[in-house]
Amino acid sequence: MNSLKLQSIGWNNYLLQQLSFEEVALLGDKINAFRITAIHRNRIEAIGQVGARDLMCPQFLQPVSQHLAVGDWVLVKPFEEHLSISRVITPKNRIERLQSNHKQVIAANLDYLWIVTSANHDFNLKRIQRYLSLAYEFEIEPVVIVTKTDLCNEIDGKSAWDFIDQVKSLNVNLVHGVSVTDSTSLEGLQDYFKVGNTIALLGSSGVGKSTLVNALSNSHQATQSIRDSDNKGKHTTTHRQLFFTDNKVAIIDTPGMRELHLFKSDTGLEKTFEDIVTLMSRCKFSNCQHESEPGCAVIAALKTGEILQTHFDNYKKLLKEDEFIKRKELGSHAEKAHDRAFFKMIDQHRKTKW
Ligand SMILES: Nc1nc2c(ncn2[C@@H]2O[C@H](COP(=O)(O)OP(=O)(O)OP(=O)(O)O)[C@@H](O)[C@H]2O)c(=O)[nH]1
Ligand SMILES: [Mg+2]
Ligand SMILES: [Zn+2]
Repeated sequence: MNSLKLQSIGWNNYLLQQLSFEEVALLGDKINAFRITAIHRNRIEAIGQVGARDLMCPQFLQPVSQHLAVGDWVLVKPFEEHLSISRVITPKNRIERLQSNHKQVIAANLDYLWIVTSANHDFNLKRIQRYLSLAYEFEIEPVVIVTKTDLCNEIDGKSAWDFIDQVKSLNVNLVHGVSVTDSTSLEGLQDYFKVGNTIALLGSSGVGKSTLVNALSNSHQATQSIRDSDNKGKHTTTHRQLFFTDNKVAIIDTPGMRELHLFKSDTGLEKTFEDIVTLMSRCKFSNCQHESEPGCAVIAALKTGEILQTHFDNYKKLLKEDEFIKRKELGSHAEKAHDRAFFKMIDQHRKTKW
């Protein structure tokens, strides 16, 4: 097996360890490892030692969006003149979200999540906070990329540093200001370009994800101007796709998200709002609601300005949304349980009747 080539598309020991002895023995011969590069309605694109191929997806992996994502590694066997996925190798991590009450896998086997945001009127700190929660939740190192810094001074005289400082106030260390019109601004991103690394870009439509991917890889994806009225994008990219940079780093472009429902973000929220969580543990009463209770450490910190009211409000707001999603999730489970019980009843009824 020419393992060097597989390593250049992200194969590593962690993945190898997921294989059985038999699979390892057959690897590169009767079994092949492929990495998913795009998932279309009727087609799955992947790359392996032999190059790019379309793969067939068996029934047990349907619906695909719930079982498989760009960046996943699969084992593939020949089936007639096609190649069919025989199993998915357990990924090191995956990003998931809730989409109309269903789990949807967005990307897999990531080293970094680049949260892309533009230095214009579309800049929104709360949205960045949500993406950060997502990264912490799935234990992927977040990097915030502030794009279009060349346009900065046009926006109310703000400099790129104003935007970068705002992001840093969310306790993020890895923040970069970039502009595709200034190649030196892209040099700072080389830190993430170690052979075999995988980076996924997430962010709203129009922030410049595809433009950045095009600048960093050999891809020529469509990009489109944003609306003048509110700086929002036109949802140009329609599917997730994995590309490679010249220095063999996998980079995943994604369509701008309309809504970001956190999947199960308790740990993510705790990391973004570590200061508040620590304060809460110091309240006099364990069931403190942090409203008007005596001995409330949060209220005290708000009074002294140790934490900002907006920061605390964000925390409460996100917490509320999260509970809402969980209730919806529970609701759908309850519905399914109800359905199961109902069909069982019908079944028994049939049996007794016939
Ligand atoms: N001035 C300037 N414009 C940029 C820069 N990066 C991207 N743009 C422009 O921003 C617009 C949107 O860029 P896209 O790359 O299509 O945005 P996207 O994030 O991929 O959007 P979706 O695919 O809809 O999610 C295009 O007109 C780009 O030319 C930049 O650094 N400076
Ligand atoms: Mg795009
Ligand atoms: Zn309290």
